[in-house]
This record gives sequence, C-alpha cells and structure tokens, in this order.
Amino acid sequence: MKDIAKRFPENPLLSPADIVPSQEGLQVACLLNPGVFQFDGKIWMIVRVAERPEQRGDAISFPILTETGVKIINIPIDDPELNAKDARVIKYKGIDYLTTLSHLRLVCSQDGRKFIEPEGYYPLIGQGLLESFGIEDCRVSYIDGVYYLTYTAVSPNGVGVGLRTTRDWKNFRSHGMIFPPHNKDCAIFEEKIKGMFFALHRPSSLEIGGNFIWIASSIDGIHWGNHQCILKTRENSWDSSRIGAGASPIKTEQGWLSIYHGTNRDNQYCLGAFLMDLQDPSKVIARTLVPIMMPIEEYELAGFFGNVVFTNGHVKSPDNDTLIVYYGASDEFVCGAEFSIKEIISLLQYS
Ligand code: MAN
Repeated sequence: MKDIAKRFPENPLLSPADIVPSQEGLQVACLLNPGVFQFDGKIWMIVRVAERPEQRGDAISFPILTETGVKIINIPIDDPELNAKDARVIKYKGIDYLTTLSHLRLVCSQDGRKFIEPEGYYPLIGQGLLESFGIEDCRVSYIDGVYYLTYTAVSPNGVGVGLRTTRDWKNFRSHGMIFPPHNKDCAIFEEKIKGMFFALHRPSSLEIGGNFIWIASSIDGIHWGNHQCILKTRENSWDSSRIGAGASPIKTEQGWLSIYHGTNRDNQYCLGAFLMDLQDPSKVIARTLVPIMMPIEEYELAGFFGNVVFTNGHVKSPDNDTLIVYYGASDEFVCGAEFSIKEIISLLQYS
C-alpha cells in the first residue's frame, strides 16, 4: 500500500531520548502530536511530552498532578481489579487513569527539520482540577497577533478542550475549558468569517451518535455556540470508528481544507482530508475516499501505541502548494512529511 505523503528522510525528527524529563524520577515515554506555528522567524512545535516513572515490572506506575505537585500511583500488575489492555489508559477499581502524564514543550527550528529546545521558554503544564491527568495534542492558531492554543485537558472529570492564549510564548492567559467533556481535537480557523471566529471540535456521543467532527462559532474566540455536526465516520472504511480535525483548516481557492485523522475498529490511525465552503464552513463540499497517509514505516507501525499517524500541526511553504505536516508516529515519535495541496484536492470526492 502507498500513500501520497513524502516523508522526511530524517524521520523521526524527535524521539523520547531527545528531550530531558521535566523532573527527577520521571522518564519520557513518548513524544507526540505537535502543534506547529511560526514565530520570531522560525518554525516552532509545541510537542506533547508523555512521562511516567521507570516501570518495575510488578506494578504499573504513573504520575498524576495534585495541588502540591506530581504524585506517583503504583498498582500491582496482578491486581484483579486492574484492567490494562490498552497501553494508554487503564481502569482500576472502576476509575479511569492514563498510564502517562503529558505536558507541552516548545522546540524550534530554522529549517523545519532539526529542532532544538530554545533557552528562556518554559513547558506548559496542566493546571487545576480539570488538567490533573495532563494536557495533550495542542493546536495553535494565529489570529490578529494572538496565538490561540487549544489542547486536550484530561482529569478524572473527563476529557475536554482547554484554551490558553499568548502573544510572545512567555506570558500566557488561561481561559479555562471551552468545550466540556467529552471533547477534543479542537482547531480554530486562522481567519474570521463574516466577523465570527470558527472552530472544529470533536464531541463524543457514545450511546446515540458517535465520534464526529462538529463546527462552532464565536464572537470572541472564547465563548462558543451554534454547534453543528458536519462530518461523520463511515462504516467499513478506514475512518469507521472515530474522526477528529487536525490543525487549523487551510484556506484554498476551492474552500477550507482540513486534514483529519480517522480510526477503524482495529485502532489504526490514518489521515484524510475534507473541504468546507469558504463563506459557510459548516457546509462540507468534498472529502477523500481513501487515506492520504497511513502507517507504513517501521516508526509508524511499532512504538508506544503502534499503527498510528496523527497530526495537529502543519505549515504551508512559500510556494503556496507544499504543505509540511508534522505528525505523531505510533504515539512515540515526532515526524514530518510533505504533501502537495493540489494533489490532496485532486483526491477529493465532491458530494
Ligand atoms: C486516548 C488516547 C490517549 C490520551 C487519552 C486522553 O485514550 O489518545 O493517548 O491520553 O485519550 O486524551
């Protein structure tokens, strides 16, 4: 099987060993799902760093955030009340936990391939009761001089979308949770349409409905309403189980182009694309039938959670056609690939 992604020969761009843990006693288990933006003449990624203590073998050990800092929880591996079938989440005594605790780290690059951690920029860490299991998968949208960071906020209360804003990446304003549980994969459009902000988001309705992509609008980019469901999973397809938007949609002559991820029943994560009307983005006008990218390379097939390509960050090259997509591979590595926007658009099927 082939796809249309031109992967960087340098992949993976970042692996867990490239980043120093946030504190003693923790190890970086995964580096994944970077948000991407341009700032100060460079390309930056805001990478999800997932940490946990060294695993002793007889127990599952994972960190959570408390008011006084990181606390480690240890659960004996043979405890009958432990359900640990998924590498990412466990259930113990009826309560859900994550096996790693994620925060967000800034790295930057001149050429978009070699990234370093610059001095003077600090990690973003979960704050308060709605982020005690960490913050993940940040999308960055730049509107009128302000960077909007929409990220997954996880806690025992559920999984929702948090928002912070910044102008300089040193001072941040927290706006709390903008989409309550269960919701993630929120990408704000980088341009207002008819004076309104728009955002894609992904609520999950598990009894009736599903994991579909929705759109909402807002006067101020903080308070959201007029929610509409715009894209659904497709039975017997690569995107049959869950779909979620990638980074902020790309403006093209044909419409707003969104790269999205889809999963099937086997938890394989692939990427596809859909197109929204320029004037009314709640109208989806076209969608790809087959994935534009699927896990093929070794680093995409095997890792912390294998068979995954997942994106929430990209940059457009000055040639206006090359899209550099940064992505998480097998929930462990940060990688990059080039696409031709024209080629993606040529694969869209109009409805
Ligand atoms: C899923 C996966 C995990 C993530 C949790 C919470 O289980 O995407 O990687 O930590 O959701 O968002």
